[in-house]
Amino acid sequence: MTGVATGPPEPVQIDVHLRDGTLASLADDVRSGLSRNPRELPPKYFYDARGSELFERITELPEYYPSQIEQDILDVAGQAIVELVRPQEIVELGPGSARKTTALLNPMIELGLGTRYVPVDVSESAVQDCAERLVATYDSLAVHGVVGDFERHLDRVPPASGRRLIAFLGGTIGNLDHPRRSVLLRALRAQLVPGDRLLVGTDLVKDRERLEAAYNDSAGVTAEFNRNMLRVINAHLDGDLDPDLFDHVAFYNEHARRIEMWLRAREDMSVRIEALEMEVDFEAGEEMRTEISCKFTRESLVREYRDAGLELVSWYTDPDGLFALSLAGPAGDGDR
Ligand code: SAH
Ligand code: AVI
Repeated sequence: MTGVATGPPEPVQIDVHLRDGTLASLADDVRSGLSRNPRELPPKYFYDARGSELFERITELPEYYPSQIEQDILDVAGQAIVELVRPQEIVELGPGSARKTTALLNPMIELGLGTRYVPVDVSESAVQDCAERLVATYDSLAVHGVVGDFERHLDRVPPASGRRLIAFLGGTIGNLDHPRRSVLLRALRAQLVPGDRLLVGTDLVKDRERLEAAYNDSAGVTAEFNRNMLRVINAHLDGDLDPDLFDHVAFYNEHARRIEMWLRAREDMSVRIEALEMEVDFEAGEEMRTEISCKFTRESLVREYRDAGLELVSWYTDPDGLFALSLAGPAGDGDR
């Protein structure tokens, strides 16, 4: 006998594709983002361990309705979605804590359809924590986590073990602008085989007051989340940006149908980002954009799906039409 290990497969496997690449892409993105006018930084850099934790706190704020409403929709429709798709595995893009995903995992496992879950997130702590929690919750679940960027590492998602439901919850797709959404939706379409489905959570167009309140909470958690981008730059690129010298700004751009988050310099300052050998001057009042959060209608999504070779299969929303989950599949694969 050779010493070949036998027995059941490990319940958790995590592939890390970012540690090496992160610094390079953060450096490139910060260098080019700070050289632009207006300055702009990609929102994926909010999410180190602290940023992921701050986002979790955002989901509990009374003003931040998307998380609770999406949870309510999933509580009502999760079982029906799983019965319709009959997935053998769930891949999730940007799961964060994956709390809402149990509304899909429960029926998949209880109906005996499948036992594999593949979370794909830039936050290593998010992937680790959700994997540990989920295997402790479900005896039969195998988690194959991918610490990676869903815009760069979709090819690292392990091959499908059967019919796949790709979940992209929370409205995170809205943090990409239209051209990037289009690239991502096409890449996702290319991964789907007949029978596979994509389940996307999107925040819907609504009155300005409600939208702006969700991004300007009275406890100031969103402001801290916004400033966390500066801490991430300081930590990874040896910068000396002072988060206390930037104000959080968030407003609804009605024309573009999106919330925009900015950081506004409180005073004239000069900052140094050592790893980039870069000196950056800010004038008092100067702003840099840290996030867009696009809002959708059913029509706008149907159009984007169609342009990516996808077709809307079902639409789930709350009674007030605040948030929606849409199930899409390859065009022409509607009545499997
Ligand atoms: N889906 C969860 C979390 C949303 S927060 C919910 O609905 O509550 C957004 C999540 O997406 C974070 O966990 C963040 O780390 C992850 N994320 C953001 N940009 C990403 C990217 N480009 N690639 C992979 N994950 C990303
Ligand atoms: C993750 N994403 C969908 C959130 C949003 O609403 O755009 C991130 C967020 N930014 C501020 N609050 C929450």
